[in-house]
Amino acid sequence: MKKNLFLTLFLCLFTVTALQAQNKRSSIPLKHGAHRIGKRTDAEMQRWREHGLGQFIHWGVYAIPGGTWEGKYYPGAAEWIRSWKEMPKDAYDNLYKQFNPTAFDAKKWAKQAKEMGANYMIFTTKHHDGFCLWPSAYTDYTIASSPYKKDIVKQVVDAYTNEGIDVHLYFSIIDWNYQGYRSSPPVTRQDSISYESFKQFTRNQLIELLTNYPTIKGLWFDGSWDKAWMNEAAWVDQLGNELRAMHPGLVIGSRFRADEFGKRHYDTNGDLIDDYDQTWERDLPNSIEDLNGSDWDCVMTVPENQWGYHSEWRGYVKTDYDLIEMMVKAVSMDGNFVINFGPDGKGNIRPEETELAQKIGEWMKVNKEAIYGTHHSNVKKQDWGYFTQKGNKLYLCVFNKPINNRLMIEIPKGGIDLLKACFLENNQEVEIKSAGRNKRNSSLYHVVLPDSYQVVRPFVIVVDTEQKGSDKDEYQQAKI
Ligand code: JFZ
Repeated sequence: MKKNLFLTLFLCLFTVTALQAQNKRSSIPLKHGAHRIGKRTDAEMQRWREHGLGQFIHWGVYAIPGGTWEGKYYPGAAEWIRSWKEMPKDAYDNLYKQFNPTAFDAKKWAKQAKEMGANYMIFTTKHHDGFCLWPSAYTDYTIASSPYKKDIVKQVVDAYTNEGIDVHLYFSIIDWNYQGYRSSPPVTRQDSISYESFKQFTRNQLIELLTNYPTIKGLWFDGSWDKAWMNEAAWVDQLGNELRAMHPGLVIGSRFRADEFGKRHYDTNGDLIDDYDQTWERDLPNSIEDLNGSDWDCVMTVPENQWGYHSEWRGYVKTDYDLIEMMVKAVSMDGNFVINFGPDGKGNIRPEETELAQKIGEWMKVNKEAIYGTHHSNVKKQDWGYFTQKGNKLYLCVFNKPINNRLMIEIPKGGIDLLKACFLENNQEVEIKSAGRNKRNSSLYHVVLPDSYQVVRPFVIVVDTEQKGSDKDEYQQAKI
């Protein structure tokens, strides 16, 4: 009897402890929080995950003033110039009458992006100013009212899709042009009526975009930090479901909706809302632990914080190798890296960006194998750079060549065998030498670079590996 009681007590305690171990997060029942725990497993999301490199394009009527008004320099982000006290709202709202980008050639943009190595692109259909680059049926403030007239979104979607580049559409929830738009929750009855009309307008436009451009792969939302929008958790959630039902496989990031407690990106229970984490904007995590096991993207500007065209970039401008390193760092932690371009008011991509695209493209031609479809490696990071991995291939992406010419690799006991190492750039083999063991009993190896090797750019060494035969099971268990 006593024995049974002990057994029951033990079992109870064991169950509670096991449950606690599983549920580290709180579990408040949420109607509009995450609808899935963990990553999506379908083919569309897998395709997105393997992109590695993307291109962002911010384009709109803000490209006409290009960050200046009547000779004055706007120090903010060029696409925000309408909010500047020096810029009369009326002047901004009439810019579309001059929008006639005669140099715009979507095929040229798409070709350049392809050569850079981008696998997907994100295009601003409508930024905060509300100007639509497609002929929306729900407002007159569109490209159709400009002298240019033609549908720009369609040209971009078709040209990039033809190059084999997946298109995602950027859409701003903030709309400074629509008269019913509010950033704060409605207070008066009139406010409520206005905001209802804005919600319907937003829904109509999103349905319109998915209807007009059925080949797109995702929607990239922005401006959803408005309190009015966050207050509509149920309605926005329903809209998301509707969009997903219309367009199976649609990829939507965490910047679309808040849960019913106003939590964005990660819900009240700490679970990611929608398909990937969009908080890494102009910022990179330092380690995989910062990422909560989520898919994620990092969108990055070339100068400090300019998305739309600014005629005069001031301050530090990132170089090709800066951007390549950020991309590799992102990919080494299972993220996608997206480089922003801001074409000018005529539709030209500025020379600085063209040059960057070419240089990044040259690097990608040689090293893309280390980027596309690769993922985080469990092999411990070293100071010389980043590991990426695909199947049995381990990629050593080197940004800081050690003075001793030896690239350290640490393999835990019973891990993998390193078979052969070669430069990706010319297949030249490099020696792998044992460097003993450390106190954790991990095997240390050096990939020994030839003394004559002159570093002129970041380089990649691919190492063929093999799971250790007899230790395989032990290692698999150790990973759990
Ligand atoms: C937004 C826009 O306001 C901006 O113009 C640009 O389109 C960019 C891609 O998105 O800006 C943000 C949004 C979120 C953060 C910072 C700037 N954030 O979360 O840190």
